[in-house]
Amino acid sequence: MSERTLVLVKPDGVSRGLVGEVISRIERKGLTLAALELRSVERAVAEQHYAEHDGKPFFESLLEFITSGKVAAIVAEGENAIAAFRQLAGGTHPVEKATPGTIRGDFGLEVQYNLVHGSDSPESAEREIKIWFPAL
Ligand code: IDP
Repeated sequence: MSERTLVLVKPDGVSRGLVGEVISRIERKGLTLAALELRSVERAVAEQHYAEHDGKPFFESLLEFITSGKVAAIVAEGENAIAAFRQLAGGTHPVEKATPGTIRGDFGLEVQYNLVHGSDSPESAEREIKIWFPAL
């Protein structure tokens, strides 16, 4: 079933010049781009996006990080897009969980600076796409 997922290249990925790499992997997988924008992140948007983590010990640090520079916000579309991008991204911790060959496994070292975000369910994807691309 064709679906949409919200992908973010986080500020570490943007500052390291990995936007093209991430887009290339999305396209090579067979997903298509439905929306793409390089933008600064207001705190309110970051709080909404990461609302499920409110109260966790890393919440404040995560908000500071995600608002520290530009992000590339992307909507990728295709068969099983949500699971497909999670597979491309790899596990949350770039060393302990992500395997080589994935974006996090190939380029990351630390759990906070794990380069990309991808929606984890159809409900999250719908909620997140509304936050980042209200007009879609
Ligand atoms: P996900 O991005 O793989 O779905 P989540 O558990 O939803 O992982 O966590 C959201 C983001 O919060 C992670 O991508 C990572 O940047 C950050 N994060 C998760 N766990 C930790 C932690 O223990 N310390 C610092 N940052 C964390």
